[in-house]
Amino acid sequence: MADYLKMWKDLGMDVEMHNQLCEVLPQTFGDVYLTQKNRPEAMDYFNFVVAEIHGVRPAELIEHQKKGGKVFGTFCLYVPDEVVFAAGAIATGLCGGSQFWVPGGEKVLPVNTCPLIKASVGARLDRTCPFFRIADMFVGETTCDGKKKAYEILGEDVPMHVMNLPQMKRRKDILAWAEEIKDFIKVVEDFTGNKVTEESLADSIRLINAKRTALARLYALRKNESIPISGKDVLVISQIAFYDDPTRFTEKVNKLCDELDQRVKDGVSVFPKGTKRILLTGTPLAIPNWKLHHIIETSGAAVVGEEMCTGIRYFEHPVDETAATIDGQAEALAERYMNINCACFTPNDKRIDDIIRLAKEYKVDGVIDVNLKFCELYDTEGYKVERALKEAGISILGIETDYTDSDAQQLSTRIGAFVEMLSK
Ligand code: BJ8
Repeated sequence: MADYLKMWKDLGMDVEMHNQLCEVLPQTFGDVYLTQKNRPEAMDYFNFVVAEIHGVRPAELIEHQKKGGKVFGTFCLYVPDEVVFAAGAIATGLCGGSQFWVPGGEKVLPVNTCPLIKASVGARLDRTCPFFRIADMFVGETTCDGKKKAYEILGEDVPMHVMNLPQMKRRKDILAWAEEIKDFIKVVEDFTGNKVTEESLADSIRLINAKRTALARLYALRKNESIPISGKDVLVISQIAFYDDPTRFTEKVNKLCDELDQRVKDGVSVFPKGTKRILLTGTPLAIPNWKLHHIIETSGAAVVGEEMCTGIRYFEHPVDETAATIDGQAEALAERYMNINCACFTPNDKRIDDIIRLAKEYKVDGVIDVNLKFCELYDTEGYKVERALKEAGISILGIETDYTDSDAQQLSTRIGAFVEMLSK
């Protein structure tokens, strides 16, 4: 990584502690990613983004701030980035995916909180993530209880706006979410001093839709019998989607897809013929959580899809671009975002329908349902997921894990046995 020491110091980061993270990340990325054979050339850009993860993009955000722009940090797929960009601001994801940040979170949170929340809080309190230092405002949402209470802590030294997400999906809930989006527009306008107009919102809806379309194109390529890209590579791209510049990201994903189109035409696969195809479902895998994909893809199987927020939930269902008023656009956004099937909703049967649909679309041999330890929502929903998949004749393995490597061996054994069972 280039020398960003001054920038990190200026951000008030704990540079000594942060150095420890900078030392281990390249090694992990090298072991997991750079050991893969026959990677697409266009992955070079995404390798670069990871190599410079705490450098290049933070520097861009700081430049934006120097010109008077604001940066909003978000933690959930339901927060509409479109509103932020429509006010000339930048949205960036903040969810933590490393065990490195977990102990910092445990200083203030119960140990039996999910690692994603603990890592996010630890990254902020330990001052070891530039994105947390840069964000001018955090935007939370009322999804799970752990997040709601963590926002009260995170909001103690940074302005925090929490969006009130309904927990059901009746018509009145969708309309309530549209109202909440309109309130968010007001908050963003007041904070940035910029008006969100019908035109600027229409532009940002197109901007984010273009990103979704590029990701949909990438994922569709994984449906081919010859799989042109590894699941690991697609995972890191899905993670980068949360914080990269959207225009550049879209362009780079489309460039990669051009290369993959050619691979499909030439019948080039990164996996041997007959490799078992796996769909992952469950809790999100925030960067740099690559553990499971690595284990699966070194156990003789390929991950061809993720029914996750770091996956298909992120890009399916583009926003209707035809609305011409702020009210209409807010409703179009609400309709789109309420198509995300998070386990914080009840009932949430559409997620189960989705898993079965995606298992067929991606022609998978089996599904692995992943739960981040202490996430009660996805854990509880796992019962219905498993039952429905068994009824549909789809093999499923449920696993629970955290950000440590302590269970890696055990997971390898279980996943290896599952893949072997799929081969019989
Ligand atoms: S839309 S999945 S990003 S809430 S894993 S913190 S639910 S205890 S991350 Fe999520 Fe939005 Fe839903 Fe997606 Fe809580 Fe569970 Fe932890 Fe979670």
